[in-house]
Amino acid sequence: MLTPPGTGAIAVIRVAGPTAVQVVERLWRPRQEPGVSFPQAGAEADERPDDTATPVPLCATAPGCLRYGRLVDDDETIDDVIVCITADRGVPAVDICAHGGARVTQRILAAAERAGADLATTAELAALWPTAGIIDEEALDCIAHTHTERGVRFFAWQRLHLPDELRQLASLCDVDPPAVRQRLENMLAGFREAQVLRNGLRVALTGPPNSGKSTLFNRLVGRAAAVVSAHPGTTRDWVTAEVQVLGVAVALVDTAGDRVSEDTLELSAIEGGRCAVESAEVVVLVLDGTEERASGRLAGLLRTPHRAPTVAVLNKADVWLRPGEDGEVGGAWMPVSALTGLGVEALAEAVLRAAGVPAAEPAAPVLFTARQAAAACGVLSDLKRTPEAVGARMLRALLGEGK
Ligand SMILES: Nc1nc2c(ncn2[C@@H]2O[C@H](COP(=O)(O)OP(=O)(O)OP(=O)(O)O)[C@@H](O)[C@H]2O)c(=O)[nH]1
Ligand SMILES: [Mg+2]
Repeated sequence: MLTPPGTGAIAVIRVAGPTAVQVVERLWRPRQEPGVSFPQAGAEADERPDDTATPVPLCATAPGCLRYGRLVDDDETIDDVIVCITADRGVPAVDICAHGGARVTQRILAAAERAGADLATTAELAALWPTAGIIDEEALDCIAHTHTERGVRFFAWQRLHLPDELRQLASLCDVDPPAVRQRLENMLAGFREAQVLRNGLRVALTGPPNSGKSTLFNRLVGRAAAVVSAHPGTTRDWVTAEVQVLGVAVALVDTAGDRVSEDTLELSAIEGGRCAVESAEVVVLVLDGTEERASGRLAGLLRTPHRAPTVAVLNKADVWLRPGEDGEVGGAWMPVSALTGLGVEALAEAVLRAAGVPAAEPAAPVLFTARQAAAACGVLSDLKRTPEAVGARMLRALLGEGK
């Protein structure tokens, strides 16, 4: 199996080895709809397909061409599948793309065994197709987990370039240790960005009732996901939605307005909101600028400690910000109008900055897993204490090479 077990859109089963095509040929029947035919592999573009021709057998199919058909076991159809003859690193193989259900794949595996295939263990697969190294594996894992296109591009770039960058650095260890140290530190500086691109970011909106948290939440989410009203205390629960903020997947939480209350229902909503704020990685504190701008409370409010870095927002700037004013209030408060979208782009950038993620940066090598970061820290301390032959140790620790 090339895909994980379980339910999915497709499952890919690879039959590999010198007799792979013959084994699959025993199970696969080409499917042709009556009256519909297509040019066969190798046919010239202007050759008219022959409706009456017998379908090309699998063994006569050119490698790389996809064939649609049915997989059968004792003439009973198991599934409609697409098959493709490939040769992965010199090993002939046929990939069967079936529907991704646990029972379907079990039946295909059992039928393949009866047709002459042996089920390979993970170790046998690893021996046939060794991975391109530990960093390659780690990058593929991150590509599978990231939720955004920015993440895919980031990890694909690391997959392609980081191993060579590290090999080059290892060759410099004995020649120019300070340069190696500097470049490793630069690579470590991107670790936080990598973690956020892989795992996403938890951001909570907090603030007093009626300050516009839910309106801001809806603007960032792009739909009316939370109820908004002029009635203070509208939000009675914490509402979460996943949004993309400048290419980063953010789990955004709208919370009940923070206030003193005797009502037990309100109290549990407020408490739930506080927990969401406690577990957030960035907190957005939303105040109503029409009320608070001149209240003299702003500096004090910023001193209220949150566990996570806080971005402070003075909302409803469409009301209080006069045209031509930049809205600077003591430097730390961002003028925003959740209603019109004013300042929301700058807020998005500020949230990422607070999380230690650049808004966007040219591609550069980054140590993107905890294993890589720990190994790099080891190399950095080796460079200080025992600089002899650090290059070889670096290859071992970071790339698993030269064991
Ligand atoms: N003019 C203006 N009004 C806003 C803005 N943002 C929110 N409002 C209004 O302020 C009121 C309260 O908005 P909500 O988003 O419900 O406020 P909240 O902070 O979620 O309130 P609670 O859930 O009660 O804590 C509503 O009448 C909104 O239309 C804004 O940027 N400009
Ligand atoms: Mg609300």
